[in-house]
Amino acid sequence: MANQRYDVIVVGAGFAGVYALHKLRGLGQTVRVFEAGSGIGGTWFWNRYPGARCDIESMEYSYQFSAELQQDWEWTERYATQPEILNYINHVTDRFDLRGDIQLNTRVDSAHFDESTNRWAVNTSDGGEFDAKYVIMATGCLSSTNLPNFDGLDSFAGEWYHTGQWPHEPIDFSGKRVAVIGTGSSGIQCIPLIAEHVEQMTVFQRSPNFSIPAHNQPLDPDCVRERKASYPAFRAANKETAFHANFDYNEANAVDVSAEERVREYESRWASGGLPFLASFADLIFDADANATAADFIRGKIHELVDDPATAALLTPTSVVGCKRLCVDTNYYATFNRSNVTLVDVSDDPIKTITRVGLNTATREYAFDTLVFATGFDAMTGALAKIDIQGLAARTLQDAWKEGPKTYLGLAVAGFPNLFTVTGPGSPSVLTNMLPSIEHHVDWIADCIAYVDRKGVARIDATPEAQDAWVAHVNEVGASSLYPTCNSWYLGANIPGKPRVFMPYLGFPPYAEKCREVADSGYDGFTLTARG
Ligand code: NA7
Repeated sequence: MANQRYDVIVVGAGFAGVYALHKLRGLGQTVRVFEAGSGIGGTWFWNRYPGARCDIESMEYSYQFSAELQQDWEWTERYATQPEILNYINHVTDRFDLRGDIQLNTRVDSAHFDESTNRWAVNTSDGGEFDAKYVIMATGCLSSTNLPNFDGLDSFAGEWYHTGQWPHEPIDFSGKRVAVIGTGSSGIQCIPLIAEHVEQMTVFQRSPNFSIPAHNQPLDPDCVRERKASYPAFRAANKETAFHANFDYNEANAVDVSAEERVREYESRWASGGLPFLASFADLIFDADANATAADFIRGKIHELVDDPATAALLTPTSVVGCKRLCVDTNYYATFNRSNVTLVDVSDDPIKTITRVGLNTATREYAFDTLVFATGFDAMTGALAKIDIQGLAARTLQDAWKEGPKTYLGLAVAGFPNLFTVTGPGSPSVLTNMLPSIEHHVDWIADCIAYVDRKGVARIDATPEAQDAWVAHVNEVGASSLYPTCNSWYLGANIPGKPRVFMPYLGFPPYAEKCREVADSGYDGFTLTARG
């Protein structure tokens, strides 16, 4: 097959890829998007498990690039379900006539930079050969699933599922003995709903997580009208906040106020629900003493919600609140009051093997009809590592990142010219509302491409010095917080052998400022090479 040439190849048709196509097409670029799935939507295409729902409110977890779209689309609930989000991204794709440039069922296997032409050669799983001046990796932060390497999975006689690769057809759990392995956000969302249908559920917990009630509800039409009337101002205000989200930030420090005031604040946050609990106090994620007050509050709630004190004790984390991503639930803790649900702590007695009839820990044997793995993702770098990406001197990205991911602004990697990552490691990404962060990145990349083309530049590459300085800064800011103190996926600690590096950059406003400065300076920290 002859090479097909494009200006830009985009890898992934989730929220980032879809917007990148729209934006770059608007600049007159020819764009091709490749998507491994049989539909668009990325994370929201794959994560179809019962209860899958966004933990950012729907009227924020949505695009803002089109005022008309923002006004026209009607979200129905405070937190949108996976099917509603998938409908939304499909609507956007059709509304902006994007589908024709998205090639589904096509995995990008390799992308190699050709130094003689300053173009990327891209090969796809269907034997396609393409080349493009630019490649945009819109591969998602939570798209490469983590299935622990248990021996014996092939021998299991029943059905098994991973939450991140859930089947499209409904699963009948009635009369089944079901094991759920994992108690992160995915486990915490699906356990209460699956439990309603099963004969018996056993939840295998390696570490308990803190979870805040969602208090999900239908959206009030008056509130929707009000929000839509001031959408631009609302969005602009969110951009000035650490998490790029409307969390109603309290500027007081927990350690500076009385115990009564702290409890009042936490009670009010618990009653309104969701991730804004993290914004209860300004020092919550920076000061261990402050954090302990929040942790104690939630621990008390767990003991109120769970009838059996021994089960409540097992569900109670000893760790730092927010260090692992805070979960947002509907009836999670109360589910353990059901007579058909049992909690098994595998922190000291790990799952060793999957057997034909169930699974074995080091000391016990269990029988099940169905296994549900809610065991998470190789976050932020996993999807990129699966692609054979080769930059200057044929150096692979895997080699460049063997000690941990290194990027300039989470947008570019030194030695990989004309390649951009959307919400890559080193950008605020997963510590923010992903949708506006995606739009911020795509807009920055589009401006950069327009500048490079306008100036007759053939190659733009981050300098190793600028990258090293950025990586050091990301680490320094991360180290000033409590985030690096637990074994989270933010650190890659959930994947055996993955270098332990705090990957996201903490704090959206200084990040956006830095990105603006770099662009305004004519791309300081990049080497721009003119056409030869
Ligand atoms: P997470 O948050 O990484 O949770 C995965 C869970 O699976 C977590 O409880 C893990 O325990 C558990 N796990 C992983 N491997 C094992 C083994 N081998 N044995 C037992 N338990 C295991 O992934 P999610 O999909 O829930 O959520 C990811 C993000 O998606 C979430 O943060 C939101 O941003 C949306 P551990 O805590 O590592 O001890």
